[in-house]
Amino acid sequence: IMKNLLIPIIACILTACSNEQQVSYSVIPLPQEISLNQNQPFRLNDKVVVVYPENNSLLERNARFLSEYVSHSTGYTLKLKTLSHQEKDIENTIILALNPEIDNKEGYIISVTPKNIRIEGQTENGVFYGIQTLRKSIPAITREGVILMPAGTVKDEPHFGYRAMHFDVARHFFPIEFVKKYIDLLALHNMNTLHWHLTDDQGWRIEIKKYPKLTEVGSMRNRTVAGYAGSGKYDQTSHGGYYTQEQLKDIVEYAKERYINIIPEVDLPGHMLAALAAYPELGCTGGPYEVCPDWGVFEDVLCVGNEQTMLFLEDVMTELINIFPSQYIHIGGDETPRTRWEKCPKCQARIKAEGLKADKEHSAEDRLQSYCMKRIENFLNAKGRQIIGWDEILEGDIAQNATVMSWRGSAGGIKAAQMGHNVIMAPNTHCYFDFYQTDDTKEEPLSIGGYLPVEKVYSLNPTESLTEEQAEHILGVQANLWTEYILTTDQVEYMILPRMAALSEVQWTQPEKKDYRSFTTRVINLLAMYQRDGLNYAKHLFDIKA
Ligand code: TNX
Repeated sequence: IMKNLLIPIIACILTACSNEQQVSYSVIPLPQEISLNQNQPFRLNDKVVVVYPENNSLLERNARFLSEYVSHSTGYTLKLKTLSHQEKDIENTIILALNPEIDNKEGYIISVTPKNIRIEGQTENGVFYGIQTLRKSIPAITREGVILMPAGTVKDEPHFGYRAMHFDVARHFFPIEFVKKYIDLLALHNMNTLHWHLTDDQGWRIEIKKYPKLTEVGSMRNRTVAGYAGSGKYDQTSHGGYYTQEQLKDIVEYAKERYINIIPEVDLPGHMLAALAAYPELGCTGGPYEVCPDWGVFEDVLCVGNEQTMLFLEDVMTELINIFPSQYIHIGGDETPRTRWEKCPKCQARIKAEGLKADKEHSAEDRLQSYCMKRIENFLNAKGRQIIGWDEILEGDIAQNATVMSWRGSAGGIKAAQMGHNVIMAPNTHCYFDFYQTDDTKEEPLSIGGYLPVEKVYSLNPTESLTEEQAEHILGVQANLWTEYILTTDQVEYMILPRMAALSEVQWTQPEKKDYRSFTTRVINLLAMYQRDGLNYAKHLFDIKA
């Protein structure tokens, strides 16, 4: 690392003397193609104007983002201006424009000449990613001085179309302002999806108008034993919170402005203790139940034999899709013990009535789980939505149009791809950001276990062992942030940064262009941006590596 740092440091000293700073387009995630030429660089200073076509409000918004980002690192306030059709190539500008010849919907081209910079995308989304690259190429803090943007072009497009981070706000609740910050981080790392885990045994976080007790009762847990009693860090305290529908709609809009889609998850029919505490009649035993004070997998799940429970789920879905326009709705399906169903007369009656039969591999109760998932799938399909489920949905008869989220390693995802299902890879071998970042667990904040250093995240190549045909079913990759052991926003930042930077290259950069050594030098400016923005990233990691 020291050797790698020396050259940029010398370059910095030299340019600092002349008050000019040369930037590099080799940001994170690494663009597909950078070609520089011998022309003079473009000089970025406070006279530069950002221009966008008339009548394009999305590019106008992009222009505003660009101006804000640049002012954040340089202190310059770049003015905005519309560009009429006659005007072209005006000097001292950064021009945002659409270019239908760019293949990929999220692709972009940045062309830098001594006169101006053009950022073009097939869509406004692409232009937005061009803006991210430009912003990340500028040193994190460059007050006073001219920034020299080398002449040439950057041509770029993402490797995967689905690039997400997951965020569990059920185990611990996080305020809306922080969710916005989380979304800003996704944008900085060229991600386009937030998988938002909104319900679990330990808390229900979505206001549902038809079932007010879900939040009145289900959003609060009155004690937290949390399995680490005695550590002194986590006392038995109450914890809770939820989002109103209005707040959720506001977040959807906030994310959309940054080209991020929010996929909400209501995890069913397991992980439902918070809902059961609110409406005990939805369970097989009738309760009483408690919003769960501990972590793990619990036997009390929804009673799928009870028609009222199924109607409850459909009602919840109706309100959910009214809040979230996402094409995909995540309906969970993981970690659902069958013990209650085995003894429940209603569940057994449903098994009989539906003719659900056991075979060598699957019990009748496995089929009951599939029945539940398929029924919700049909309900959502009829409303024009698609479901995503955790890889457990492969056990039994998988819902026919389901996209599978592979979390127990990559095997489930590979199997699903072979069966012709679409897949999102989130293997716990490489993508569980709730795991420890170093092997010195005494020094690290208490985590759920596991060891996932940055380099391991970086090494993931989710289509490696697949045929071309199977690989086409891999929509993309995400990392999960489960928050059993993550209580504060500082801790969230610590767990995701800089692992998110490594993930962003898995998602965006062509696998053959990935190189961890180069990543460790390129990441320096991104770390400086985290530092500048007061983010609590895991600072010691790169020193340890050196
Ligand atoms: C497994 S991943 C779970 C979560 C836990 C996580 C902890 C998945 C579908 N289920 O409920 O929070 O492990 O790492």
